[in-house]
Amino acid sequence: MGMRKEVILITGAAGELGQALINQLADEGRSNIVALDVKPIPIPIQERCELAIPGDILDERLFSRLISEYAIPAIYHFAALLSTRAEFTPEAAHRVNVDGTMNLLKLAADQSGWLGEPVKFVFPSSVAVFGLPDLATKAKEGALKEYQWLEPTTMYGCNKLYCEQLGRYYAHNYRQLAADQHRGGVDFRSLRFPGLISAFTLPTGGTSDYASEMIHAAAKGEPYRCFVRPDTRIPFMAMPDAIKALLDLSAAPAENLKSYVYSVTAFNPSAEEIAGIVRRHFPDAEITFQPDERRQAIVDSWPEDQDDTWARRDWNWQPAYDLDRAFDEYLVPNIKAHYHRE
Ligand code: AKB
Repeated sequence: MGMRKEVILITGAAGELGQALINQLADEGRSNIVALDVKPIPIPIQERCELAIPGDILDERLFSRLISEYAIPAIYHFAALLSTRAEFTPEAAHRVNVDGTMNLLKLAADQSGWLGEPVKFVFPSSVAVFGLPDLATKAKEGALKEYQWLEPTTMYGCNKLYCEQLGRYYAHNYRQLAADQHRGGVDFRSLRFPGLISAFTLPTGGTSDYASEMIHAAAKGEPYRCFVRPDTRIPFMAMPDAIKALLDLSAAPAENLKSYVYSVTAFNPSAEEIAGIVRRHFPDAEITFQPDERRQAIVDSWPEDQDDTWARRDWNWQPAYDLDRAFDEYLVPNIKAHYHRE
């Protein structure tokens, strides 16, 4: 469609993943980005995009406007209400996380009809899709494979798990009885991320947020009361690896991908181990533990680790940052510079 400019659509552009991906793409000279978020998108991020739109993924009129101007061969759909926030308004979370995702999958299917080629749809799923019944089972099971213990306890986890299935449906079975047989138009690829830790942004409304909050509080010289027990253990990853995983999966040849969903992970320290490393880098850090029983129950239902063998096998996934390197070379220097500047 020569008349419309080709762009990459990124939803949730004001969030952690959105900002980091936009920066990475723009650094690579790919600024043909349309960024969308209901929250204000920071000006420096807007400046790196072709267009930044304040808007709701539930507003279908917004998409009509968008497609009249742009051709969209790729969508990174990050907009979501995270696991803690979603528990306060589960029905609203379902609307954003599921109906919103379906609107975007429909947009991708329509776009592929116009473009005559599959539209890439990259979707961040989460460790929250897993649900273990108790701590003994969590300890016994260790690193979970993609198909194990898919019994999430949170609305967010249920939404992510279902959206993985919706993506698979749009990729392989969408309108399977229609006479025009326009199928296979959505090239759906999904990553099950662990907790993500960024040096530049703080997550909002997640339950894995304690790791990021602990580090950022120490860098700001603020005391931090951790809402989980010291022995709590779930997988994590530094933000540059999350962006690398998104771009590597997106670039992988379709014929290599044997699954529509891949777990990726990097390290899995306990909350106490994270506090220890933070204290090593910020000797004045004041970290105490005051578990919130209900948020604790959510992280207790998540696995100690994820098995990312499929990602390693199919598209050579390998994190660049182990725990020490993440702190020494990414988190600490960048966080110090970030707060020093403010
Ligand atoms: C959350 O805590 O909700 C997210 C996640 C693990 O997907 N960070």
